[in-house]
Amino acid sequence: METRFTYITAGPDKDTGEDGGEERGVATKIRTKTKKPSMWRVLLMNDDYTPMEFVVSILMGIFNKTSEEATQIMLNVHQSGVGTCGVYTFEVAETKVAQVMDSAKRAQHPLQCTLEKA
Ligand code: TYC
Repeated sequence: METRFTYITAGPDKDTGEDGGEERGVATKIRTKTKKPSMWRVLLMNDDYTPMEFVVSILMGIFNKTSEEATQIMLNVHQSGVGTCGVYTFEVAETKVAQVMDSAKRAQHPLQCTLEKA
């Protein structure tokens, strides 16, 4: 089901000259169509140094995975080189990538995380 929002935008009033030429808004137009936000895939890259437990803790703490899901994703990345942590709107995806990169940097692990359009 697609959610639609209604925007009411301000249109100009007739300029009577009484307010010194300032345009004042009157709600006149109603727009019903909005575009669905594009979705972004957050990817985790494999490397030879980041401990498996650290990757699992990232997947649980940042991507809200269960211990079983996190282990499965981590092993998939470990074996195939790259894997999906989740698909989100741009701002959420961007925030999660930044959180992963920050945690990895603080722990001095070379773990890499990126996003791509889904
Ligand atoms: N390959 C790492 C190791 O053997 C584990 C690992 C898994 C690292 C997933 C990064 O995204 C990653 N310790």
